[in-house]
Amino acid sequence: MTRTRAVLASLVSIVVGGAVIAVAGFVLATASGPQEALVAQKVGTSTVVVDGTMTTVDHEKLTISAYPDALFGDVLGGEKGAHPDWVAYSNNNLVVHRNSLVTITVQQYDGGEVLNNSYFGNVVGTIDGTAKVDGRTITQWSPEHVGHTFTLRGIPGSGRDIFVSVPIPANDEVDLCDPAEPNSEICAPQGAGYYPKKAVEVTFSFYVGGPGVYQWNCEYPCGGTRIGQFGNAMSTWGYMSGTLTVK
Ligand SMILES: [Cu+2]
Repeated sequence: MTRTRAVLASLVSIVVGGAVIAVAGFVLATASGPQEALVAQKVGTSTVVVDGTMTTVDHEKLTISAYPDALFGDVLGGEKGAHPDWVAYSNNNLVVHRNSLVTITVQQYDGGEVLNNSYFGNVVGTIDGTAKVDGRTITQWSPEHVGHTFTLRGIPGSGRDIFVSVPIPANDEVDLCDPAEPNSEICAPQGAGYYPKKAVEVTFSFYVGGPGVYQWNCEYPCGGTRIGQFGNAMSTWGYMSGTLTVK
């Protein structure tokens, strides 16, 4: 190879390499757009106290799930595809309607252990300060046996504050769902994942006022490595966090 050809070959490989990296970067960036909105559905009306007055408002519901990995759904086409082994909530783009009573159900398929801050074992900011776990009313859950939390907060400057935090208990059956040793009595496939058939079901309600965008995340250290187990899924938007848009 002559010197000129060698230089030319180097240049070509640099340009082609750069182009490959640019295309890969573009694909990854566009793959992480917002998930399709999960919009709460009206189920009736309810009477709640708004600014000290009993008021009849619309009542609406939505259901999300929490999983031990991100294999449950359309992973490759979705924004959780980059890390299929990370814990994840099923949805990160929740939409509800203004001036409504909102009931959220979390189907919990993931295990858990000890909260690093027992405060998040408390139910805070819901109607009556309660939640239901498999039909049983609770005001708190053992900080030793939590899998995730659903913790919703206002964005400073958004004009309205909200704070709702609910512990999502650990589902111990997840330990029996090793795809290498299938256990069809307790576990079943969902998407490319393999999870307990029976979720721990957590239900709670809260009132939302005017329009705005709020953020929620998990406060159980489920992020695997680093930053006190608050790395990976806990520090990357969309796995253990999302928005709740009041429209
Ligand atoms: Cu979590």
